[in-house]
Amino acid sequence: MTQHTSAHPASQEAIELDAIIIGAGFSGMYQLMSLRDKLGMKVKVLEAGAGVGGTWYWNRYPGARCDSESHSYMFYFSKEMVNEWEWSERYPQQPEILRYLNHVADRFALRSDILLNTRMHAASYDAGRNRWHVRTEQGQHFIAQFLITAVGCLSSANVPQIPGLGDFKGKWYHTGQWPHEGVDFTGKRVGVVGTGSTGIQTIPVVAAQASHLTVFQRTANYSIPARNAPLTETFKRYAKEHSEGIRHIMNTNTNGHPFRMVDRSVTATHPAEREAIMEAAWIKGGLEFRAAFKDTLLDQEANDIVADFVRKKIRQIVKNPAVADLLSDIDHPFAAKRPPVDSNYFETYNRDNVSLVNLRATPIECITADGIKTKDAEYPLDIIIFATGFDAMTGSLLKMDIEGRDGLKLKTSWQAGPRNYLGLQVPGFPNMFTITGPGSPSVLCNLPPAIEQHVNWITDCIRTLRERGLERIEATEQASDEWCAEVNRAANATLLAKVKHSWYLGANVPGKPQVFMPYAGGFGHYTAICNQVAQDNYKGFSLTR
Ligand code: N01
Repeated sequence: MTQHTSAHPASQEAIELDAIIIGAGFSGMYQLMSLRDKLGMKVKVLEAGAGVGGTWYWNRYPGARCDSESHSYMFYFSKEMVNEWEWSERYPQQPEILRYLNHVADRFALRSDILLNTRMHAASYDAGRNRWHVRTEQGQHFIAQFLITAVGCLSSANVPQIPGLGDFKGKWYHTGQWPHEGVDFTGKRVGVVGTGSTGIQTIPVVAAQASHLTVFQRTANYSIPARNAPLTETFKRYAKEHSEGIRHIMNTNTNGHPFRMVDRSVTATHPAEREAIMEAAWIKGGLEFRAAFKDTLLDQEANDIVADFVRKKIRQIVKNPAVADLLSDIDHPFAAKRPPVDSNYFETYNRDNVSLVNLRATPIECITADGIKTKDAEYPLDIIIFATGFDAMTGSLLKMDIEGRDGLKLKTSWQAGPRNYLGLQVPGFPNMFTITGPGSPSVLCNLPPAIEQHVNWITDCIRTLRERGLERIEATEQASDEWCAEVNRAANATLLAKVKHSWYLGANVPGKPQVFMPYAGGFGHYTAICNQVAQDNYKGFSLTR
């Protein structure tokens, strides 16, 4: 994998550009290509990592794999690229996705405009010149009309503040900052803290290598079998021949996945029939399970039926009844937290070298030199893996010092939680766009289509400004207030907002304001709103010369 990039500019003199993009993952690379190649703009991407790939550059933990099906987890803006790229499995593993993103960088000659090992630490808006000043930790200074954040929704690692971590004699890792050289678990006693999507992916892989694995579970979780397998030649051909149809489904449905939610209700379906439907969906596997009925996330009674089906499956798989009880004692509605997809997760608890600790009954008290100490026991460990998630959606944005108009800091503007218009722009921050920002479908959606939609919208917006001789666009306060109310309304219309300990609400990070962050009104619906706003002369934005 080649990593040719332009060198850091030698001089510390400010470099003038049309746009600066922060982050070289899916979104940053497509945004670069769009502004540079479609609009002829002078653009640079600042990327903290030593390679492109964003989330997929950092998340190298064992078992890291995408829960979206491979033929949907790619760009569709280039039909040629859809035809030339070949995925090997139903769900791509991290190295394969990283290869794909490197292919994108090479295919569109993006590397020359991506500055690697370059972390932006501050950006401030100069109203007099209508320009953003962007400064990096490496001392560079860029000046650009547009600032576009492409920092990913799940990129700021959340390492819990457990007393004693510094005393631990073994090694510890967060899954989102995994060492590139890998970790050898052979003969090691390993502890995994966290049973979200990441923990559920990594636990079976680590268990197969470690001498003993102890899983520290705070909240039991549903999971649907992925049924991962190599893709057949027939399917590969089908996906290419039907790419336009697949793209249309992804862009017009609720979650950006390559299937539609079936228009039938759990409660209105005869019990025997719905059991057969759930069984078939379980056998098929994957996130499509939650699309078998339209009301699973809307109606508590419907959800209870689906949740009970999954609990029953857990109890069937896990042989030790006490462990099965702990794993199936789930305190939230099915899919109201992001439902994981697994390969042999529950089966792993049938191994002799795996044990489960219930942190609800016996919370972690501290980490000692030798391991993890809970309220009633100490677990000696050589390695601790924190699969404890992220300061999601706002974490990466707020780590940077972003100052908008009249000295307004983003941190101040978002003190009570993220507030913006369409998840795209924050009032007080002219010409700054946030790709898949809070307030957009983002994490409730298969991300590549959500990213394409945002990048296309931003690119069209900038093109329109230029065509009309306009220089500046800013979300209005009123439109932002109305949009925040719509984000809340959409969440409250589902069971998503009922879970109080979800990262969708920021509840996993101590002190973070608890506001439901993604837009739950559906991706197709959201896209239609964005298109209408553009058509109505960017209603809700103020456009000036
Ligand atoms: O993180 P999470 P994740 N002590 O926040 C526990 C995406 N993703 O990395 O639920 C003990 O979901 C926490 O417990 P609780 C996907 O969108 C995508 O797993 O807060 N435990 C929970 O069990 C996903 O939703 C793919 O009680 C602590 C776990 O750690 C998102 O990333 C693959 C703790 C964290 O779960 C995040 O998933 C993987 C503490 N102090 C992930 N703090 C794809 O397929 C936290 N926990 C693309």
